[in-house]
Amino acid sequence: MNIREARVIICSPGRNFVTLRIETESGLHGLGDATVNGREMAVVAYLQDHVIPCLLGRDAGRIEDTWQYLYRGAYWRGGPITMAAIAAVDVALWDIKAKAAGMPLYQLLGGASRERMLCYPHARGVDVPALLDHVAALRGQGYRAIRLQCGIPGLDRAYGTDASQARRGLPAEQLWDCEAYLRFAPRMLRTMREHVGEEVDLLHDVHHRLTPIQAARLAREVESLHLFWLEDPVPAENHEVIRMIRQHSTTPLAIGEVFNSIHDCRALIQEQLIDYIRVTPVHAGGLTQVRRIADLAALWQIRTAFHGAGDMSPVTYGAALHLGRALSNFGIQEFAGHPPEAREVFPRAWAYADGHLTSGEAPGHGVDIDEAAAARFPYTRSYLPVCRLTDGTLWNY
Ligand code: KDG
Ligand code: MG
Repeated sequence: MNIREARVIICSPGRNFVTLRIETESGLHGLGDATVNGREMAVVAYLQDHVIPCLLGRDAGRIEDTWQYLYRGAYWRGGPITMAAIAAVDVALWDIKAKAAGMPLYQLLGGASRERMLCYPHARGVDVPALLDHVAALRGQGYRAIRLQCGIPGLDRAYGTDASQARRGLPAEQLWDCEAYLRFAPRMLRTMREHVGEEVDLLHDVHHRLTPIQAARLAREVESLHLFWLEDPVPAENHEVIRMIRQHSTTPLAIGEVFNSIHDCRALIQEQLIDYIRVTPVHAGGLTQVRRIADLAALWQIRTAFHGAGDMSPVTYGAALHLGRALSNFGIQEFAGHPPEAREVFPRAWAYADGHLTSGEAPGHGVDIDEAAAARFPYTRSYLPVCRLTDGTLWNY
């Protein structure tokens, strides 16, 4: 089952996606997502110039060996570009192996631990009444876990209140004020809890915006609201700061969507500094590494919460849902949704119903690409916004 062809398909059905398509000599094909939001073409070059030449003629069944070949063999390890490229190869090869076996991928990953995966959508509002309306609409669609992001008085645009964060042209700039946020966020979250009651799981993403002591203050102030989690309260490169937040609060923490390596996760898991690990197959080296991270996390009863913002393509959702179905320590799957055009480009077996996602039973990960449809949506350079404090200092987006 040697690899005959590997191609990168770049398209923009509502937002940019980079997809690797690998085909074997026997005519089976598999897909992997390689999208790094705002830096897409760097992964395309990495794949086309450096990875694909090494794939041609290789045995598609040797997934572990190929992973090690691309990871160790490059000498330069890690980082989002390298690991997204490796992830795309890895997920495409798992897709092929499962198709060759005639099985849905979760069967190869150990079989089902559950039939459906709890998921959470994004509720957004420019202010509290708008957010309450969105929450009510999502409750009407059956969601029982909901992420809450709200506009902040005095700031014209807050993280997560706009459906599309990606911007065509040059990066948009947003203003940020930690104290304005800290005055407002606990009140906003309390209002939400009072409206929905205790039965609905509420999540909130701070998106790396606070300093350690501010994050500790917030986590402590919202403790009695019993959030499902507080996500990314601070940038997490320095694990020491999470230790400090943890000492002050029992609010569950979810971290890791920007991590690429099991080593990025290790201290947070082994010291039990988090409750949910947010890595996702596309940005953390594919199923081969994310499975290991999840297994490590299981030893400390930390559960998975694979990143599922709109820039994770339907292919990554397919991979994540099959892994989530198999893992014993699956926690929750983020489900931000995709533009309608993406549905046309990526036919898929996974589906939403009643607050949960299902993987489907199609062989492989169950997601394909309609290349004719993809060609109708050409790539356009776009960026995530950048963020500045009110005095102009560049801050964390
Ligand atoms: O590309 C960046 C987005 O994926 C990120 O801003 C979304 O933080 C995010 C989340 O939790 O969905
Ligand atoms: Mg996040």
